[in-house]
Order: sequence, then C-alpha cells, then structure tokens
Amino acid sequence: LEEVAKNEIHQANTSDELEKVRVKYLGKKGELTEVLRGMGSLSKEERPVVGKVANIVREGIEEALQEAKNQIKNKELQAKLQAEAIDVTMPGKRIKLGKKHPLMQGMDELKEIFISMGFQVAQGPEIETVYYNFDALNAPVNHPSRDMSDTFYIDEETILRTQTSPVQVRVMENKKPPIRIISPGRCFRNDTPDATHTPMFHQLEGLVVDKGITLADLKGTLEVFAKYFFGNQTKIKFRPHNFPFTEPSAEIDASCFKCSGSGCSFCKGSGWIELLGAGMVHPNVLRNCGIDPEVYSGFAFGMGVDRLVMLKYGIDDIRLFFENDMRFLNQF
Ligand code: FA5
Repeated sequence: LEEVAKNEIHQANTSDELEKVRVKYLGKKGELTEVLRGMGSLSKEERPVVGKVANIVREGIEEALQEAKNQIKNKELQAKLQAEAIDVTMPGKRIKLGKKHPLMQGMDELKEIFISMGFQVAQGPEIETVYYNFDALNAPVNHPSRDMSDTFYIDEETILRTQTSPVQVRVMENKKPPIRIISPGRCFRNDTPDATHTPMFHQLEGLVVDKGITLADLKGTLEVFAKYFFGNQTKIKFRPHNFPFTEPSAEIDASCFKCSGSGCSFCKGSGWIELLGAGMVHPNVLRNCGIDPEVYSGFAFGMGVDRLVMLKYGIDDIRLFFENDMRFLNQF
C-alpha cells in the first residue's frame, strides 16, 4: 500500500492532485483508514502487530505527502514568479497625456501678464443679480443689453452674467482703494453662434482705483499688455465709445501686424482689430460702491479672451474652441 501510495504521490503535479491522493489513502474513507477500521475483527495478538505496521505506513505516506507538498509549492511559486516577471527591456506603452485647453492656456498667459504688473485675481459668481450686472454699473433701466433677447434670465432678479464687470462692484464694495484687480471668467449672452460669437465666452476684466489715476495710466497699462501678449511691434489705438459704467469710454484696437501675407479674416483689410472695451470708472459706479469720486478715480477694461486667443493663434472661428475636435486641440 505504502509503495503504491508513494508512487501516486510522486506523480501528483499540483496541490489539487496531491490532495486527491491524500484523501484516497488517509481520508475518512481512505484505503489506510479502512485497514485501521478493519482491525476490530483481528485477534488480540494480531492487533498490535497490524496496528504498528499500519502506523508506520501512515507515517511514511504522510512524510511523502509533506515532501511532495513542499516541492509542488515551490514549483507553483516559481511558475507564478515567472508569469509575473517584468521584462524591463520591453518597449513601454505610450500614455496619452491630457493638456490644457488652448483657451485656458491663453487665460493663464493673460493672467500672468497682469499679475506681473501688480494685479491681483478676483473672482465673482457666474449666476449674478440684475443689480450687480446692470444697476450698480449705471446701466439705464431701458438699456438694450438688459433685454431678454440679449441676456439669459433665471428669474426677474437673477441672470447669467453678461460681462465680468459686476466683479468690479463686488470688489469695490468690499475693499478700499488702492485697488488693482483682474477678474477672468465665463460670460453668457443670448447671441446666435457665428465665427466670432458663442452664447458662452470668456472675458478678463481689469480695475484700478486709487488717488490720481488718469487715462494715461489706462493707456500705458494696455500698451504694455498688448506688447507682452502679441509682441513688441504691436500698436494700440483708442476709439471713442460708450459704456454706461465708464466715462470717457473707448474701444481699443490693436495693429494687425500678424495678419499680413496669408491674410487674416479679422482685420478685413483695415489693419486694425478690436481688442477690448475700457474707460475711466464712472463717478456713479464709484458712488454706488461707497467710494468718493472726489477723492478717488479709476480705470477699467474688459477684454474678450476667446477673441484674443483667436487673434494670437490665427484661429478663424470661435466655435472651434467648443467642439472638442482633437485635431484642433492637438495643435496647441
Ligand atoms: C463689455 O462687456 C464691457 N463690460 C467691457 C468693459 C469693461 C468696458 C470695463 C469698459 C470697462 P462688450 O459688450 O463690448 O463690453 O464685450 C467685450 C468683449 O467681449 C468684446 O469685445 C468681445 O471680445 C467679447 N464678446 C462679447 N460678446 C461675445 C460673444 N457672444 N462671443 C464671444 N465674445 C464676445
């Protein structure tokens, strides 16, 4: 029996097979167990002799089992290690890295330019009240921009902000001059999408309030900005304009030096492209925020970030920013 069992033990290749052999001989209904059970029918003299032999056989089988078990375990471990081994010479899989959206890259660049000029970044809510977006900014009650055809209303008092200018009011309400902030963020207008308009777009607002701030400070700041962002050759031009919250107001154009040669649809042959709106903060706005216009003056500007980035990189349709076409995004 011992010989046969040992033979089978040696032939077992896996833990499972070995276990089957163990059960076959030493299990409850195992062959050796049967022998021990049958000892009842033996005579008194035979019993100790057979018992002794049976025990020796059992020990022999157990020993062989243990030895085989160790060997199999070892073999299985080796196999596992081999299967899980890392081949360090194998070429790696290329991991596709995400990157910042071109608009956010542009936004970061704009922010950095103004931060380097001493501006701090201020944030305001995208869901805004009519008071902050229009009333406090001196917009007459019949101003066309208040119309539902231009502005997304949530209810009578609440809108999606149409501009970043309400952040000016929020900052001035909470902070005494000197103030020097920029406020980048999303704006919403009920505009029909075309190459230069989307219902959601981005602006970057700037506000400086202190004693003795003049139009010259505004001009100098914007000139430095334009040269940083577009390059040293850039010139800017002030055109008279009207905003309810600034007096005087201007629209600022930049020279289209980049658009010569292959042509640039923006400049349409004029050589200038509109960049932003700006002006000296209206005394009514300062007053609405508890700042004395007799003591303090300030300038403000608001630029369309999407349009600035389009101009800088020669993108001819603003809608490309929002289509998430990888062929477009991968170019930045
Ligand atoms: C304003 O929104 C003023 N708040 C700017 C300002 C701030 C003036 C501070 C004076 C002082 P305007 O409505 O012109 O101005 O919009 C500013 C810029 O936002 C535009 O020049 C344009 O670049 C961008 N813009 C406006 N509507 C859209 C749109 N639908 N899609 C993309 N860009 C837009």
